[in-house]
Amino acid sequence: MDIMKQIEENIIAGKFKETEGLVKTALEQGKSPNEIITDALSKGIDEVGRRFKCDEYFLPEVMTCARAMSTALATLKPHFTTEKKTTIGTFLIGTVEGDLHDIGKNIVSMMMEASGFTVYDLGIDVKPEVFIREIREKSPDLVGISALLTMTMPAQRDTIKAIEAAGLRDKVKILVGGAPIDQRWADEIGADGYAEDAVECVEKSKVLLGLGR
Ligand code: B1M
Repeated sequence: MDIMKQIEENIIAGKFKETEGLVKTALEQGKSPNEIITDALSKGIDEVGRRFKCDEYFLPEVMTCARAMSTALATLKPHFTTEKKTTIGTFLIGTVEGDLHDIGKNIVSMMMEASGFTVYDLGIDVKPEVFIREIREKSPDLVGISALLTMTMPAQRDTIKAIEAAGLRDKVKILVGGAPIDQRWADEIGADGYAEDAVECVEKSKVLLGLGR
């Protein structure tokens, strides 16, 4: 079986102990980290989501698959690191309060870092007041707010409102993302933009900072 298919199947099976070896083999065969994410890992975790939705998988299975996914990303991380010493901008990112999903956010962080941004990752379940404290401390150019649940989408709005109330809204550009998010929602809650995936996040961040595409 082709290595990319093997990685996809490995994520679906949640065999996290074998993940690192498979990802290393793919890298040795000349696959880029980007290809491994798009053509193997994302396909695998999407299938996990589908099985969860139709009750073929339950939470314990999804957690094991997520662990395999996180292992794969940790293996890829050093291969993403940029050689650039100068930063083209600073990016603060977190998953909103009440939301524990971080796989997509971590991909966004890696891709932004690889593209020359300095990234401050606040993790998951980030309260609006923590975003505010960190904006004051780190003075980022951009803030990324991730939400994966329809239930936690309103927390993106609450976070933006809190940033406004703290008098910081004009100091940062705000991008929102996550599977249930779209441009319409971004407009409705007053974000500066929506990024469908990590590549678009890099592109839109550059545009917002006047750095072109
Ligand atoms: Co959860 N979960 N989950 N889950 N989970 C989803 C999201 C769900 C769609 C599954 C389903 O029903 N098919 C569903 C949400 C339904 C909804 O609200 N519409 C769901 C549910 C219901 C739940 C629980 C409520 C289940 C329960 O407890 N009964 C629970 C909630 C916990 C909580 O957060 N409070 C829960 C828990 C979990 C796990 C902990 C087991 C695990 C997460 C582990 C982890 O993240 N470390 C998990 C997982 C793995 C998933 C699925 C299967 C995969 C998510 C993922 O990693 N996708 C997911 C189904 C699915 O999405 N297919 C599901 C891969 C990732 C690369 O994509 O995160 O979309 P994504 O990120 C993309 C873009 O969205 C974008 O770029 C990324 C890279 O391309 N992006 C951004 C993301 N953030 C961005 C920020 C930006 C820009 C772009 O800032 C500028």
